[in-house]
Amino acid sequence: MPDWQRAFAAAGATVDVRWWDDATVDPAAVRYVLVWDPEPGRLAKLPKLEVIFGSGAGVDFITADPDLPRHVPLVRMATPGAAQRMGEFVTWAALSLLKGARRIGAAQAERRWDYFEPEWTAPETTVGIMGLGHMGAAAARMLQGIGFPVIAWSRTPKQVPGVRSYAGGAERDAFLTATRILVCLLPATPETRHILAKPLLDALPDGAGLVNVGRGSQQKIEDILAALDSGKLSGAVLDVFDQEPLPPEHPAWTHPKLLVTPHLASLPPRSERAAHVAKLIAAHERGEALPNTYDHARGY
Ligand code: NDP
Ligand code: OXD
Repeated sequence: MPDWQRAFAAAGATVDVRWWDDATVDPAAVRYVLVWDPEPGRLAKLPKLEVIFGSGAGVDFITADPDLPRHVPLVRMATPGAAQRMGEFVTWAALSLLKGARRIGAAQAERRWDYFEPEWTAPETTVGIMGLGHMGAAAARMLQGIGFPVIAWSRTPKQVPGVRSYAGGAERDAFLTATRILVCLLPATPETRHILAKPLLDALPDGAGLVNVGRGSQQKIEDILAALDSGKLSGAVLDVFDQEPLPPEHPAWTHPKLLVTPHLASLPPRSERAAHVAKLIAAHERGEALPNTYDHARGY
């Protein structure tokens, strides 16, 4: 809490910042909340709530609350720094797959001189991004910067310089066939649940790579492990899991073709998130519209 309070004060916010569980706070005095996964039912008990700020870009842990006050705007954390961090992570993941980082790390841990020649270069490796939103567009730019051809698949067609856009179910398989490294940057919705499963993986070229930085609910981990075993996938980087933290006994930890990262692809510091929220509160109080609000009908 002191970190958050300092960060809001440094951002010039005039709000009184209190901890979620502070028993001295009158629920009727709370106008704004900044939350990641609030206990179901708690938000509904704040009668004067004006805005819910999600502390992440994905707000699925907030919308999972059956009592979520749907009339209160819910704002996603779409800061430029978050997109920058995500772009860096996705570019690192794509390069890690290209250069065999998992294999190199395993050999080093055993002091083993495992000489091999990575086969592909970036210009020969098309990266296909599923979800060309705030995060996906930043990742596309950075990947292009080091020579990866980039294509993308989204719900509606997009115009991003140099990125071939595929949209909707009808164009999904054409997108997958043209993809050598698949990056999932979709929001968690009923439509995207278990999208990263055998039927989709089968549509990729043999030996494709996979990066999931969306949500664990989007992957069927047993299908991904089977595809890595069969060689359908040559490697994967998974940052998100159904159960987080990933339990120590989970087979994903030790798979030789899988890099596991602990849901850290894009984690803007508290100072950046507080400054962003402070700016939006000031805008809201001037009567301006809030950006990046969650659309209940669309589900993201
Ligand atoms: P946006 O809402 O800006 O973009 C979402 C994109 O997904 C849009 O292009 C949208 O298409 C597309 N999309 C949504 N549903 C479908 C569908 N059914 N079929 C095809 N495309 C679809 O989100 P962000 O880029 O800000 O974030 C994306 C997700 O990344 C978050 O929801 C979160 O789950 C994850 N994330 C993970 C982080 C991590 O650390 N691992 C950090 C930050 C985010 P259209 O534009 O046509 O509507
Ligand atoms: C996010 C995340 O959604 O960190 O921002 O997963």
